[in-house]
Amino acid sequence: MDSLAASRLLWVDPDPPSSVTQPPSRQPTAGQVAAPRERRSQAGTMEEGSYSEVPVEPPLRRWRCGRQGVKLALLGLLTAALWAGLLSLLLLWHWDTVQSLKQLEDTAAQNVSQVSKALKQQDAEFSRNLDRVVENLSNLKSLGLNERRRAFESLERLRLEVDKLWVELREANGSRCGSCPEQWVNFRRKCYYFGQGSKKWVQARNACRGLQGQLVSIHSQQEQDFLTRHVSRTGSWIGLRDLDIEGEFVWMDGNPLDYSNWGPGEPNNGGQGEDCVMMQGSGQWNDAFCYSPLDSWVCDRLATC
Ligand code: MMA
Ligand code: CA
Repeated sequence: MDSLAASRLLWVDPDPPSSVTQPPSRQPTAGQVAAPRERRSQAGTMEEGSYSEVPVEPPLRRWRCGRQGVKLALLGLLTAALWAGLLSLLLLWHWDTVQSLKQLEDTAAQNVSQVSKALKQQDAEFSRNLDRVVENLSNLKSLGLNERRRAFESLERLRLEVDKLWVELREANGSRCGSCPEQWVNFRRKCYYFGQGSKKWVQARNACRGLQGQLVSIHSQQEQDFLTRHVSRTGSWIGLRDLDIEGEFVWMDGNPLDYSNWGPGEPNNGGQGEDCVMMQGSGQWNDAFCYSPLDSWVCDRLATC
């Protein structure tokens, strides 16, 4: 390959500067006469054969190549530095964001714990208040129920009193007041029903009420003797109990305990507590457990005129 061709192959620029197309001045070798510059310029283009001995890397070209390399290296370095800076900035920004997020997280956790603490306290207080309200409500309810029961009992007593007065008035006017419904037995101004069938005290009371009567109240030896003659030998519930205050017995007709016929050692409030009174086969009384079922019960009501 000739030198021009070689130099063209080495030159990478597709559009080399015009000076490059010019063949560099040739150093005349020994025995050769340097051609005058004018002649070469007159010649216009060089003949191929005249460049066969031109050097492969002319110094100017080498220098330019070197400069390009340095430029490229500098550019690379600059780019690398820019990238490094950018990366550093990004890392810095990332670190900053992570720190901020961590702070936010800590603050949120603190807030959540404070709120949950406050909520727990409020919850406990609310529970206590609720308990108090429920207790008050239940007290009020039981107070109301007791009041209602007392009022009902007073009303019953009043009704009985009116009936008794009515009978006395009729008798004073000469009427004979000893009429009783069927299956009821008359004694003086009252009628008695001797109920049969297993019942607890409260069930016996309800049975008497269902018959427009009440569990029997006893106020004299004569009345007791009459009952002793008629009662079941297995024992019967009668209308006496000490439910509200232990030892303070109350008759169903509301009258005081003006007569009694307790058995020996009674009332003894034995076992798990005995607040209801039954008449034994002998006619003697015994306080007994209200939930014990007895086979008999005795009701009374006023006789009519
Ligand atoms: C005994 C006596 C009574 C009591 C009953 C309960 C049988 O009589 O202690 O006072 O009421 O037992 O069953
Ligand atoms: Ca007893």
